[in-house]
Amino acid sequence: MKTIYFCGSIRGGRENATTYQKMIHHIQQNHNVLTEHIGNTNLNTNEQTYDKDKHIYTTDINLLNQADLLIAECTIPSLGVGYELCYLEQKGKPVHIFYNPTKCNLSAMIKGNNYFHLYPYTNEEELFTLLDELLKTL
Ligand code: 6IA
Repeated sequence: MKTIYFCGSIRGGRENATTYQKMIHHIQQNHNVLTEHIGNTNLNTNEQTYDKDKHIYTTDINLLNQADLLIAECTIPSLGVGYELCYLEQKGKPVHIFYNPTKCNLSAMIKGNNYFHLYPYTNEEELFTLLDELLKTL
């Protein structure tokens, strides 16, 4: 059983929250997900006092340090997710990135980096087939 930090957009936009939730539940069948809240479809993304933001940052860095690996869904661009991908790269931990290329134009700073494992998918069936293939290797 691995400890996994799952990343998805919060202030970048919550349009794919249901996909995050399904991916998290799928991963949780066999692994520990540190960030179940990413799949919460009722998050209030407008709460943003300075103290709360400091608390979120400190908590998330602490969780990132505990993770064995990171899985991200990157179809919706998010500065926070980009930061987290880079943070785990710097720590030398595996980073797995899922995205739908028919719905986004993923940044060259992600696509052009050979360190990252990329999983382009075009529908939900393909997404979960790719996710299962990854989970089998853990
Ligand atoms: O720039 P973004 O907000 O889209 O960044 C999203 C990423 O940053 C996620 O992968 C999270 O790990 C992290 N993150 C950003 N905001 C929060 C947050 N907000 N809570 C936890 N992690 C966050 C508070 C939501 C609260 C109402 C439960």
